[in-house]
Amino acid sequence: MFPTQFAWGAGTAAYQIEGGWNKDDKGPSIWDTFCHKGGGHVFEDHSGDIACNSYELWEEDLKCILQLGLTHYRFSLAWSRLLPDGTTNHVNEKGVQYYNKVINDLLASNVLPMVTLYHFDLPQALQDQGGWKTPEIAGIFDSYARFCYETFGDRVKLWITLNEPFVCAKLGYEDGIFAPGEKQPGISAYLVGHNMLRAHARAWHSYHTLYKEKQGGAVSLALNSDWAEPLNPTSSDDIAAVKRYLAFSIDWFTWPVFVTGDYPELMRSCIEVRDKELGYQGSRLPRFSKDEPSILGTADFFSLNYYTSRKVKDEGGRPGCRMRSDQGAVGVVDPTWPVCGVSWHVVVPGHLRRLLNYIKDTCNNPAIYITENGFSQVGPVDLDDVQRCGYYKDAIQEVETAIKTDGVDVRGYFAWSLLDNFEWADGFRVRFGLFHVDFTRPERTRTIYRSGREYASIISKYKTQIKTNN
Ligand code: PNW
Repeated sequence: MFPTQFAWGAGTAAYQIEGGWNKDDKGPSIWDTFCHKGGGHVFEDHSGDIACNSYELWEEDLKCILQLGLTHYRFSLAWSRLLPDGTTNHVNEKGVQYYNKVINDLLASNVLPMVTLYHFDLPQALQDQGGWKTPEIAGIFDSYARFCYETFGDRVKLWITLNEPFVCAKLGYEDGIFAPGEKQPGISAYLVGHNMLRAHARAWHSYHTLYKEKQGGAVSLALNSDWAEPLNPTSSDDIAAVKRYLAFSIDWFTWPVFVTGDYPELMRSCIEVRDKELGYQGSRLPRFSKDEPSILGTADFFSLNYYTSRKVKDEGGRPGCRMRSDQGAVGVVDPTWPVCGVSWHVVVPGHLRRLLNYIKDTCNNPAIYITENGFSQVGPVDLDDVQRCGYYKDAIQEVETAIKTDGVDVRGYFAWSLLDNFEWADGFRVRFGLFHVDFTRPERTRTIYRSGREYASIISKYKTQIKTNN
């Protein structure tokens, strides 16, 4: 049994579904640039130029949402569709109209919107000025956030400022495999993570001082993390390595927002040890300024994206200054864990429950929305996706146990994703949808997978229970 008012949702992100990359007055984003430069950064040089064409086919998406019976739909706003150069100097009214229609249609169908302001697609014009590496980005993001609250906040009550700062920082600036594709290991990721936290905090404070009273909504940021266990459970070195691994992934962002207002001591001390060895002046991990609005307490709920797990082994004393050697730990895939789709994605549904408990214990028992969780497929399309069905069934079971047995305060579950879509560096090769999308046809036909039908039946069972209990 799930609590009353439990949110049953599915999610998407603008660049992954919308297409219309230069339609009307939209400005380019860093993902437009990254895809257009070619060179195999993205699988077979795919791009989100058209994607699911949701910019023109929103009503098809709405049909999918209604067919699932969702209570909530999570989607993101393309910053450069609303503000082509990233600033409020120029507003693209066509972009405002598009999102107004999406929001109004959802509400008219009794589906509540959860809106992400930033899901990886920085306006290129801001990237050209240094993007997330510059301190000024926090104020610019704050203006964009205020513009969105002002424009849509009369109807949107659940806001996510930033999606997965960890992924933006690590994949965008440490590994260089996501836009903007910069590879400055051991340095930029910390700076980008820092400015993203500052930007998020500014936007949260703005909501609370200017809009909260009138609009009554809630604001958070979406954090993702692998679950981690020691490779050798009897090795104290591996057990300590797990602590460092988590410190450098989830705690990196939860400590500032939910726990202490600053980075985990463990993370700072690891980095500072390497700083000294490598002869850096000062720390590569920035410090929060006392003159800026506080970071601590800037989340009205916990938004968790969970996909996968790692076995962690101690790896002290590696040369270089990369994040990996800073933490002296590496996560590997346990060969007994089933891989779904791509190699990074192994599925262990029981670990979702463990991660939920970790958050409950370390972050002071927050209200949690699972804002992403899903199962990827590659290769020939199989509408009868029994493995994904099993995955969702198990994962949702784990969530229920976490609520009932462990007392974790879970308020909602959002499957990733409503549709097959542009899976970033993996292009259209990797499919996460509850609906299949035929990318070979101009109509981008949506067809429900078996997992979509089963998810719909889980939701409808829940709705009947609620009705009969009242
Ligand atoms: C999330 N990794 O990103 C994103 O929020 C979604 O847009 C995306 O489609 C989904 O997960 C599935 O990948 C991630 O390599 C991207 O560990 C990559 C990783 C994790 C999350």
